[in-house]
Amino acid sequence: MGDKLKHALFNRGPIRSVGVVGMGYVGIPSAVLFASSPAFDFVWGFQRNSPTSGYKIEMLNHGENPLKGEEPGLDTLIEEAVDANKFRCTADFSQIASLDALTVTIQTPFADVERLEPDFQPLVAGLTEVGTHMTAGTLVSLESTVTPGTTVGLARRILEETSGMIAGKDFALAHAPERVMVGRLIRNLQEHDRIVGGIGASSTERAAELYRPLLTKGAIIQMTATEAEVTKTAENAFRDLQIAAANELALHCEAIGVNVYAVRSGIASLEGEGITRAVLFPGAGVGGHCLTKDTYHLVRGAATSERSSDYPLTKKSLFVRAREINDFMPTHMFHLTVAGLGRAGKIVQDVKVAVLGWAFNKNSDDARNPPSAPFRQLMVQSGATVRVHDPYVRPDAVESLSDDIEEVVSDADAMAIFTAHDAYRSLDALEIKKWMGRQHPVVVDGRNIIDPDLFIESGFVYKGIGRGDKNDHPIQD
Ligand code: SAJ
Repeated sequence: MGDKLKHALFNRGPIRSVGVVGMGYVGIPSAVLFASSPAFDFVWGFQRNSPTSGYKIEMLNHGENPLKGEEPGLDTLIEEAVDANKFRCTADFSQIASLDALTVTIQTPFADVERLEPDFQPLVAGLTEVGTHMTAGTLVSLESTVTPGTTVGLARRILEETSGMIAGKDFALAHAPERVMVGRLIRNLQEHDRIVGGIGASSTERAAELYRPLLTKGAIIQMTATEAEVTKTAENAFRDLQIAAANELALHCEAIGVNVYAVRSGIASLEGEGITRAVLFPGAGVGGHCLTKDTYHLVRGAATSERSSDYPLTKKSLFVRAREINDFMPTHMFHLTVAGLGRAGKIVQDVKVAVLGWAFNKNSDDARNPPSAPFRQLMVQSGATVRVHDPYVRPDAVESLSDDIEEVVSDADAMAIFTAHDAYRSLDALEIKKWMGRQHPVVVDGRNIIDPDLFIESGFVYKGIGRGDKNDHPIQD
């Protein structure tokens, strides 16, 4: 297999032209990084002219950045790539025929988590376009986070059926998962080690040739395509698991009546090789588009493999249990808020609740799968009126969202902090109480970012994740 491919790649020569399929938060920075490298002559960015994303084509071709939020270096890279005529965006996928390498950066959300059903339709459409137009000796590198087994299975099958060629013989195929974080896209692409896994040695080496010029600090780590898929999904499943362990510890500390953050510091004092514990931070829940889905890709990979796993999977998976604990935290925030309202003599049907933080991460406008959403739903279903504050998220992200905190907390019975935005670290207890206009307003801290004593001394009923030492404090008048 390798010889025929080696011959096809030798005939094509070094990779000089690249195509990136999917102009999203991964595709755009990687496309302009390829374009900024002297190793490559030209980069096409492929974007379907869909109602929701087609606008990006014209913006990018005018050197404008369609992504929101602060992305250091990206605006300049886009302008320079377009000005140097090294990058253009198009919906004309036939341009693929002229390219030496294609990367596919199309998101793979889960359509149904219960049945472990991912929504691969957008990815299938992208791969079909690639297979239809690509030529012999091309490298296809799948960057999307996928269920382990997808590259050598679904992706290979679609590319072979639509191209009439054989993967590993006529074209190279690899998985090179993205490891970027919003807010640090360029830096992550240049500095993180790059996992590169081909369906065979020649594919792996060809993919290494593609990504090596992008790296300033990171190294290329070579493995098989399926090992690369497991690495990516597992690195996020482990992070989710670590967060869930911290969340479960917080729930125990509340029940026992101690401060989980004191316990966390105590554990962290055990340092040194091999004995350090990685206790992450408990909180109001886990949001975003990585940790909320990658666990299910990993578990599905084992569940759909032809080999059965010795330990029973899905519901009994430790990783799935971790997902359930993390997804319980917004419900726990609801319980803490209802308990706090009870201490203030209120019932949830009649109250106004202010949610502070709609973005899933601090100081970000990224509002994908925010933990505050299930909390808001529970409150609305219970008859409460909910208003939301966030200084970064677009106003149309959810109804009753405002960036004016006085407007949001005014005349509210309770205030629940969901995101650790810096703005919330300096909340003035007396000023907030004046705005809320209650003798004993309720504050529920989901990110441990306010000082409980300042609010308790001001007459608040305080509840906090993991704050078993404070959650039953005497109410002060
Ligand atoms: N969270 C906690 N406790 C923690 C850390 C995070 O509750 O100790 C919550 C956050 O509030 C957020 C969610 O988890 O709601 C996810 O936070 P995150 O920091 O993991 O941010 P993500 O979802 O953007 O994760 C990405 C992942 N990167 C990639 O997929 C390439 C993840 O692997 C990175 O570790 C993470 O960024 C990072 O370190 O920033």
